[in-house]
Amino acid sequence: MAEFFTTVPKPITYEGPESDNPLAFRWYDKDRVVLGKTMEEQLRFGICYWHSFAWNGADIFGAGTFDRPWLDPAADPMGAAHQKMDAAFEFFQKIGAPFFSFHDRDIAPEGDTFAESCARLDTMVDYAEQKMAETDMKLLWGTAQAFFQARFAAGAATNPNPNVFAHAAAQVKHCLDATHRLGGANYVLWGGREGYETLLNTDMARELDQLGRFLNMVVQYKHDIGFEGAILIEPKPQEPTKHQYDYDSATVYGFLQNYGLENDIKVNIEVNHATLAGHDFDHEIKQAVTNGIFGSVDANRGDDRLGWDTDQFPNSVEQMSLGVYQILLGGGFDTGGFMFDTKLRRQSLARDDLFYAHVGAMDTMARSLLVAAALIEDGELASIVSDRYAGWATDQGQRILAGEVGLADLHADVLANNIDPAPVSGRQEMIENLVNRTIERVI
Ligand code: XLS
Ligand code: NI
Ligand code: NI
Repeated sequence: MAEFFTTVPKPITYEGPESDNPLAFRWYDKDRVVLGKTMEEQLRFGICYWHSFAWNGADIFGAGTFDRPWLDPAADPMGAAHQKMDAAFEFFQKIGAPFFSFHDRDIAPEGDTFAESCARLDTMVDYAEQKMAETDMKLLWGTAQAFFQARFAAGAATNPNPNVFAHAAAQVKHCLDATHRLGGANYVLWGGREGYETLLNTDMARELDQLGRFLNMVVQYKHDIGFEGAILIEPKPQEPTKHQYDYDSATVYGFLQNYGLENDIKVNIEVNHATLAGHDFDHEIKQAVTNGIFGSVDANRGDDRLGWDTDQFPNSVEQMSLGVYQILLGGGFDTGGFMFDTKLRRQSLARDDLFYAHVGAMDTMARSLLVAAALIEDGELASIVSDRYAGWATDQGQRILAGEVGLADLHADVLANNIDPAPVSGRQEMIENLVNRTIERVI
């Protein structure tokens, strides 16, 4: 099998912060222990198949720019799928991430019939199984691409036509089988086109019930086949449909409760989806952790001035540290990990650009882990928060929380004792300085 990334002949190694080798890790030292686990175990990096290997750099204004020979339309589809997988595994190994993720259609091209699509996927799953055994790579998650084809223009599970629902269900069943066979740690459902453009042609209640039914079928089937990974929904607002049903973590949690799924489904939080929803990344993490539905992260970033999913590689330690801090406070990853749902800019067309991009992103995440771990170890932030709420541990606070007093009791109490609390400083700038000092100290 021909080597593809020939300008990067050997795996990327850790050389330390003093190194000026642009193709070495300066911070990601996979065996370094941070809060009782190695960096590799804490960060659980995953590489995505779609942007890195199944996309040629085309955008709506222009043709592909990348050197990805297997994407040549004239290539034999299954030969190309094998060639793509060879290049992908060569990259996975050279970059040194333990996991990868795929859509069914990333690894096997759709056939003329559903039967042919299934057979092709099975062939490629056989090949992936063999390559995973040879390389020790693991699958972070699989997912079905049920949004690309014209049949899904009005949604998959939320489509007005039950035959489209059936098609999507069949596709998810097959992809869940594939994920199970490859030992996937999770199975992801991004909403895709599960939303609507205008209420003038939409029955919202009908569509939500369909989505609830669909996801209950997924959970049922997971148990039927003994898949032990987590089922994850990936919230995203306003793209591709104007009103996506899985807008953000809080919306998804309410939806899961409505359909009795809150104990069976968690979320995969994408950094730039949080931004597009008008939230900070750490808010989305906290919202999920608080409701017990935190699963995994698509690590990327957006652009301050572009209102769409630019999927850039993470490079802000300030932004990521705060998210990692909330993840660590919540106990860290269980089945999840940091999966790079990231794409190169269209002009980054040299083969080794994929390495520069991931080296930078992995170092950014490693630095963020070190900052977040230091914030945890110092404990100062946590004690500022617990001091701020200390009043709730008093007798009065406990009686309110336990439901022992009502409005009339509190009215009488405030009247009798002339309760008139003085406002206290929230100390935001002081605390932000504390975070910045930690960053200066640690990295
Ligand atoms: C799109 C999503 C997608 C999912 C996988 O915005 O991020 O890439 O992660 O379907
Ligand atoms: Ni994503
Ligand atoms: Ni996205």
